[in-house]
Amino acid sequence: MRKRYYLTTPIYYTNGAPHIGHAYTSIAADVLARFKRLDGYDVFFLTGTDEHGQKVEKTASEAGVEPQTFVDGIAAEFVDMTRRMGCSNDDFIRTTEGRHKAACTALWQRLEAAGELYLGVYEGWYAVRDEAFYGEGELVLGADGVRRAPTGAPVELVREPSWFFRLAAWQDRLLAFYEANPDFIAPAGTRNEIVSFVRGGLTDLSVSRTSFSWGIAVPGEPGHVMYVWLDALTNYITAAGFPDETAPRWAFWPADLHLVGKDIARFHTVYWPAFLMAAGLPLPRRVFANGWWTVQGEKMSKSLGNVVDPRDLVDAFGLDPIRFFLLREVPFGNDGDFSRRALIGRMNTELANDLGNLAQRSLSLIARNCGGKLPGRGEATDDDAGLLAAAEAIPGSVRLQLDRQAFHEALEEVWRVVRAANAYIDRQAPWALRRTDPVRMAAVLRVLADTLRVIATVLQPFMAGSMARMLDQLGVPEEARDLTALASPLAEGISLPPPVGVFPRFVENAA
Ligand code: ME8
Repeated sequence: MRKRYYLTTPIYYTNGAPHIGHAYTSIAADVLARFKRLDGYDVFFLTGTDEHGQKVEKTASEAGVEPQTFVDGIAAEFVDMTRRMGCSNDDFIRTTEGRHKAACTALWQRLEAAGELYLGVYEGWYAVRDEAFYGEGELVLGADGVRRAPTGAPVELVREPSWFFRLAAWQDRLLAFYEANPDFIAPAGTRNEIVSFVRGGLTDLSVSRTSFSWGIAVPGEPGHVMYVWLDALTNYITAAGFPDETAPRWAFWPADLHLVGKDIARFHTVYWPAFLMAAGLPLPRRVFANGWWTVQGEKMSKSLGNVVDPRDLVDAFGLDPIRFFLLREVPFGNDGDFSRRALIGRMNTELANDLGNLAQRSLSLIARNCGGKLPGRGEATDDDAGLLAAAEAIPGSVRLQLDRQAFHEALEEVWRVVRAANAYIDRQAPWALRRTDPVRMAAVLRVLADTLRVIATVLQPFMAGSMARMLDQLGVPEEARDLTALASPLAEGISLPPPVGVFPRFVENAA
């Protein structure tokens, strides 16, 4: 049976258009999904939209539109963003769908039957922007003398009837779970924060609201809608078929990986496992919290007018350079800063100069000097063997790095070999061998073609379109582009199509 892998992005709030932060988490997840498929896994990759709650209701009402109409419009934008970022998601869940309401209702009933819920009154602080409850002690005093959430979000005092989830009772079992599963929360900084938050003590969590109605109705409790985070987190099991545990997709649960932004780590590593344990369901294997992007040093905000729409970037620079840049520029888990300059820098050095030139030089020498046919392997010199061994090690080291979501390290493993191959071609100077030793020239070009084949195969998850073109030019058949296919050498003498540059230099238009 094939190994299974289930991974998710957060589901994005439908209160505004997608921006580069959303694209970032989605692209990261897509790279992992594609790599796992290449590595022989049966993958289920889920993304979607989080459409209920006070924030969305408020935004819709400010726009003077019915919430459902409003979210239909924004969800369509997220579907479009997902497609244009090249995501290969297997499903796109919307929390306003019937299947999701059914799953939330079933989960609620399980929690209630287990005695995990009780009716009370919530009195305390709520930040609509974060859709989060805050304790008095968590609030911070702004320079303006106004109390805010630790995230800077405005808070309001709420008093309303509410159902509660017995979160406090799960504190020790959560701590024991973290202890027994040291890889559950990553990176380490987030793990430490969460562990100390839980050690600090948990209070029962309000899981229904009565002051607005845009949510999933609490079964048997008119006037209550489910707290948007209980609703939202449930999406991960809805899409796996819950509550039908005989659904084929249920075999994917528990998820192998939830990718989330660092802002929402707490919901995924405290509330979510507690809900699941309380409902008697298996827990996800890992939650990785990625960092935040700023734009030229500033937080993205509508009021600053610096929100970067990833679709505009793709139109201007192409999809693959954007995907590459976002994952190459910043260690996953750290915050990053987006600037056109940094993007163009990476495009021109690492893509155009390092990889693009390597491919173009090697392939055009084959086209010119080997009649456009792939040369056979010669007797390997130490230099040849060294480069080939480095290339053959790439899939294993990339697998290792991607299993810890270290995208930039995975790319560095590849670029180490790209640079080694450039040094090799300069040392071997196949252009000079043409006259002196054509047999050796052919052997050198074959070493380069084999090295490029590994590089292009492994980079497919990052840059599918460009790497497909590179593999076409290397004569790699479409059915021989996964990791296992690398074990079978390409046949000598196959005709290669004329080489065309894959990564042109980007020249900023002066006009
Ligand atoms: O929190 N930099 O949705 P959301 C990097 N609906 N990543 C960013 C980012 C930035 N500047 N801004 C957003 C929610 N993100 C909930 C999630 S999940 C059950 C419910 C990414 O629309 C990051 O992954 O506010 C963040 O966690 C995600 O978008 C959530 O966006």
